[in-house]
Amino acid sequence: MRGSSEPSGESVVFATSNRGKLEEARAILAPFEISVEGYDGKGIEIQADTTSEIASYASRGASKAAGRAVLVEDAGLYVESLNGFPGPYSAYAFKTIGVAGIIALLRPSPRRRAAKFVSSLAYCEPLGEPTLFEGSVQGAIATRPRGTRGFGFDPIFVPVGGRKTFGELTIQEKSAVSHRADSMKKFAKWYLSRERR
Ligand code: ITT
Repeated sequence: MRGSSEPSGESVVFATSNRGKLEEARAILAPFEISVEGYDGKGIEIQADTTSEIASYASRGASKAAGRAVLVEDAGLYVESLNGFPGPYSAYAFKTIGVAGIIALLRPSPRRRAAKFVSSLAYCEPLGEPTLFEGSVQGAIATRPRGTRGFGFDPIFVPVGGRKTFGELTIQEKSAVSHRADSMKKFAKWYLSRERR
Protein backbone atom coordinates (compact mmCIF):
# COMPACT_ATOMS: atom_id res chain seq x y z
CA MET A 1 0.00 0.00 0.00
CA ARG A 2 1.21 3.49 -0.75
CA GLY A 3 1.68 5.87 2.17
CA SER A 4 -0.30 9.08 1.83
CA SER A 5 2.95 11.11 1.62
CA GLU A 6 4.19 9.18 -1.44
CA PRO A 7 3.65 10.75 -4.85
CA SER A 8 0.89 9.19 -6.90
CA GLY A 9 1.76 7.65 -10.24
CA GLU A 10 4.50 5.33 -11.42
CA SER A 11 8.15 5.87 -12.14
CA VAL A 12 10.50 4.32 -14.66
CA VAL A 13 14.27 4.34 -15.29
CA PHE A 14 15.43 5.49 -18.75
CA ALA A 15 19.00 4.45 -19.59
CA THR A 16 20.37 7.02 -22.02
CA SER A 17 23.36 9.29 -22.37
CA ASN A 18 21.26 11.81 -24.31
CA ARG A 19 19.77 14.58 -22.14
CA GLY A 20 17.46 15.68 -24.95
CA LYS A 21 15.86 12.24 -25.06
CA LEU A 22 15.45 12.26 -21.29
CA GLU A 23 13.70 15.65 -21.33
CA GLU A 24 11.39 14.48 -24.10
CA ALA A 25 10.60 11.24 -22.24
CA ARG A 26 9.63 13.28 -19.17
CA ALA A 27 7.33 15.53 -21.19
CA ILE A 28 5.72 12.59 -23.04
CA LEU A 29 5.13 10.43 -19.95
CA ALA A 30 4.05 13.22 -17.55
CA PRO A 31 0.40 13.16 -18.74
CA PHE A 32 0.36 9.44 -17.87
CA GLU A 33 1.67 10.31 -14.38
CA ILE A 34 4.81 8.30 -15.04
CA SER A 35 7.95 10.03 -13.78
CA VAL A 36 11.26 9.29 -15.49
CA GLU A 37 14.56 8.77 -13.73
CA GLY A 38 17.69 9.03 -15.89
CA TYR A 39 20.36 6.32 -15.78
CA ASP A 40 23.55 7.24 -17.60
CA GLY A 41 24.52 4.13 -19.42
CA LYS A 42 22.61 2.55 -22.25
CA GLY A 43 25.26 -0.17 -22.29
CA ILE A 44 26.61 -1.92 -25.34
CA GLU A 45 25.30 -0.71 -28.69
CA ILE A 46 25.80 -3.60 -31.08
CA GLN A 47 25.88 -3.10 -34.83
CA ALA A 48 22.73 -4.61 -36.28
CA ASP A 49 20.36 -4.07 -39.20
CA THR A 50 17.47 -2.85 -37.03
CA THR A 51 17.09 -0.37 -34.18
CA SER A 52 14.88 -2.91 -32.38
CA GLU A 53 17.73 -5.45 -32.18
CA ILE A 54 20.10 -2.74 -30.90
CA ALA A 55 17.62 -1.54 -28.25
CA SER A 56 16.75 -5.08 -27.13
CA TYR A 57 20.37 -6.08 -26.71
CA ALA A 58 21.32 -2.89 -24.87
CA SER A 59 18.30 -3.14 -22.55
CA ARG A 60 19.39 -6.57 -21.29
CA GLY A 61 22.83 -5.23 -20.35
CA ALA A 62 21.54 -1.97 -18.90
CA SER A 63 18.94 -3.66 -16.68
CA LYS A 64 21.58 -6.05 -15.40
CA ALA A 65 24.03 -3.19 -14.71
CA ALA A 66 21.37 -1.03 -13.04
CA GLY A 67 19.90 -3.97 -11.12
CA ARG A 68 16.42 -2.66 -12.00
CA ALA A 69 13.99 -2.56 -14.83
CA VAL A 70 15.03 -0.03 -17.48
CA LEU A 71 13.87 1.53 -20.69
CA VAL A 72 16.39 1.82 -23.53
CA GLU A 73 15.72 3.47 -26.86
CA ASP A 74 17.52 3.20 -30.15
CA ALA A 75 16.40 5.72 -32.74
CA GLY A 76 17.31 6.21 -36.37
CA LEU A 77 16.75 8.52 -39.33
CA TYR A 78 15.85 6.65 -42.55
CA VAL A 79 16.23 8.62 -45.80
CA GLU A 80 14.24 7.04 -48.62
CA SER A 81 16.48 8.04 -51.55
CA LEU A 82 19.51 6.74 -49.63
CA ASN A 83 17.82 3.32 -49.27
CA GLY A 84 17.16 3.96 -45.60
CA PHE A 85 20.65 5.21 -44.70
CA PRO A 86 21.72 6.06 -42.00
CA GLY A 87 18.97 4.06 -40.18
CA PRO A 88 20.52 1.89 -37.45
CA TYR A 89 23.87 3.61 -38.11
CA SER A 90 22.48 7.07 -37.27
CA ALA A 91 24.65 7.69 -34.20
CA TYR A 92 27.79 6.95 -36.21
CA ALA A 93 26.60 9.02 -39.18
CA PHE A 94 25.79 11.93 -36.88
CA LYS A 95 29.27 11.81 -35.33
CA THR A 96 31.03 11.52 -38.69
CA ILE A 97 29.19 13.33 -41.52
CA GLY A 98 26.63 15.14 -39.33
CA VAL A 99 23.62 17.11 -40.55
CA ALA A 100 25.70 18.84 -43.24
CA GLY A 101 26.76 15.44 -44.58
CA ILE A 102 23.16 14.21 -44.95
CA ILE A 103 22.20 17.40 -46.79
CA ALA A 104 25.24 17.07 -49.06
CA LEU A 105 24.30 13.46 -49.91
CA LEU A 106 20.87 14.68 -51.07
CA ARG A 107 22.12 17.52 -53.25
CA PRO A 108 21.97 15.49 -56.51
CA SER A 109 18.29 14.65 -55.83
CA PRO A 110 16.70 17.83 -54.53
CA ARG A 111 13.16 16.48 -54.87
CA ARG A 112 13.62 13.07 -53.28
CA ARG A 113 13.87 14.11 -49.64
CA ALA A 114 11.31 11.81 -47.98
CA ALA A 115 12.54 10.42 -44.66
CA LYS A 116 11.29 8.96 -41.42
CA PHE A 117 12.44 8.76 -37.84
CA VAL A 118 12.04 5.43 -36.06
CA SER A 119 12.13 4.86 -32.30
CA SER A 120 12.60 1.37 -30.89
CA LEU A 121 11.96 1.33 -27.18
CA ALA A 122 12.84 -1.72 -25.09
CA TYR A 123 11.67 -2.31 -21.53
CA CYS A 124 13.63 -4.98 -19.69
CA GLU A 125 13.75 -6.33 -16.15
CA PRO A 126 17.03 -7.78 -14.86
CA LEU A 127 17.46 -11.27 -16.35
CA GLY A 128 14.15 -10.85 -18.14
CA GLU A 129 13.27 -10.63 -21.84
CA PRO A 130 12.78 -7.18 -23.40
CA THR A 131 9.34 -5.97 -24.43
CA LEU A 132 9.50 -3.75 -27.52
CA PHE A 133 7.50 -0.68 -28.56
CA GLU A 134 8.00 0.85 -32.00
CA GLY A 135 7.24 4.40 -33.10
CA SER A 136 7.79 6.39 -36.27
CA VAL A 137 7.12 9.72 -37.92
CA GLN A 138 7.20 10.46 -41.65
CA GLY A 139 8.70 13.65 -43.00
CA ALA A 140 11.35 15.16 -45.25
CA ILE A 141 14.92 16.40 -45.08
CA ALA A 142 15.11 20.21 -45.16
CA THR A 143 17.32 21.91 -47.75
CA ARG A 144 19.33 23.57 -44.96
CA PRO A 145 19.49 23.22 -41.16
CA ARG A 146 16.92 25.37 -39.33
CA GLY A 147 16.30 25.90 -35.62
CA THR A 148 18.37 25.59 -32.48
CA ARG A 149 16.11 23.40 -30.36
CA GLY A 150 16.31 19.67 -29.86
CA PHE A 151 19.35 17.60 -30.75
CA GLY A 152 20.90 15.37 -33.38
CA PHE A 153 19.19 15.57 -36.77
CA ASP A 154 16.35 17.80 -35.48
CA PRO A 155 17.43 20.89 -37.52
CA ILE A 156 17.05 19.01 -40.85
CA PHE A 157 13.85 16.98 -40.26
CA VAL A 158 10.45 18.43 -41.23
CA PRO A 159 7.57 16.21 -40.02
CA VAL A 160 4.80 15.58 -42.54
CA GLY A 161 2.04 18.20 -42.51
CA GLY A 162 4.32 20.92 -41.15
CA ARG A 163 6.82 23.43 -42.49
CA LYS A 164 9.07 23.79 -39.45
CA THR A 165 11.94 21.46 -38.63
CA PHE A 166 12.02 19.62 -35.30
CA GLY A 167 14.79 22.08 -34.43
CA GLU A 168 12.27 24.93 -34.64
CA LEU A 169 9.67 23.22 -32.41
CA THR A 170 9.29 23.22 -28.63
CA ILE A 171 9.50 19.86 -26.86
CA GLN A 172 5.70 19.89 -26.54
CA GLU A 173 5.25 20.59 -30.27
CA LYS A 174 7.79 17.93 -31.30
CA SER A 175 6.23 15.44 -28.89
CA ALA A 176 2.78 15.91 -30.44
CA VAL A 177 4.05 14.06 -33.54
CA SER A 178 7.43 12.48 -32.86
CA HIS A 179 8.60 8.89 -33.24
CA ARG A 180 9.59 8.97 -29.55
CA ALA A 181 6.11 10.04 -28.46
CA ASP A 182 4.65 7.24 -30.60
CA SER A 183 6.74 4.49 -28.97
CA MET A 184 6.57 5.97 -25.46
CA LYS A 185 2.78 6.35 -25.47
CA LYS A 186 2.48 2.68 -26.49
CA PHE A 187 4.81 1.80 -23.62
CA ALA A 188 2.83 3.96 -21.14
CA LYS A 189 -0.48 2.26 -21.97
CA TRP A 190 1.08 -1.19 -21.62
CA TYR A 191 2.94 -0.25 -18.44
CA LEU A 192 -0.07 1.21 -16.67
CA SER A 193 -2.34 -1.70 -17.52
CA ARG A 194 0.37 -4.08 -16.35
CA GLU A 195 0.92 -2.21 -13.05
CA ARG A 196 -2.76 -2.35 -12.21
CA ARG A 197 -2.91 -6.14 -12.60
P1 ITT B 1 21.58 6.95 -26.29
O1 ITT B 1 21.97 5.85 -27.26
O2 ITT B 1 22.51 7.07 -25.14
O3 ITT B 1 20.14 6.86 -25.88
P2 ITT B 1 22.05 8.57 -28.66
O4 ITT B 1 22.00 10.03 -28.91
O5 ITT B 1 23.31 7.84 -29.06
O6 ITT B 1 21.70 8.33 -27.10
P3 ITT B 1 20.55 6.88 -30.55
O7 ITT B 1 21.67 5.93 -30.70
O8 ITT B 1 19.18 6.34 -30.33
O9 ITT B 1 20.81 7.91 -29.35
O10 ITT B 1 20.42 7.88 -31.75
C1 ITT B 1 21.04 7.70 -33.01
C2 ITT B 1 21.31 9.06 -33.60
O11 ITT B 1 20.10 9.62 -34.06
C3 ITT B 1 21.97 10.06 -32.64
O12 ITT B 1 22.96 10.79 -33.33
C4 ITT B 1 20.82 10.96 -32.25
O13 ITT B 1 21.27 12.28 -32.02
C5 ITT B 1 19.91 10.89 -33.47
N1 ITT B 1 18.52 11.03 -33.01
C6 ITT B 1 17.83 10.13 -32.26
N2 ITT B 1 16.62 10.60 -31.97
C7 ITT B 1 16.54 11.83 -32.53
C8 ITT B 1 15.57 12.84 -32.54
O14 ITT B 1 14.42 12.72 -31.89
N3 ITT B 1 15.85 13.96 -33.19
C9 ITT B 1 17.01 14.13 -33.84
N4 ITT B 1 18.00 13.24 -33.87
C10 ITT B 1 17.77 12.09 -33.20
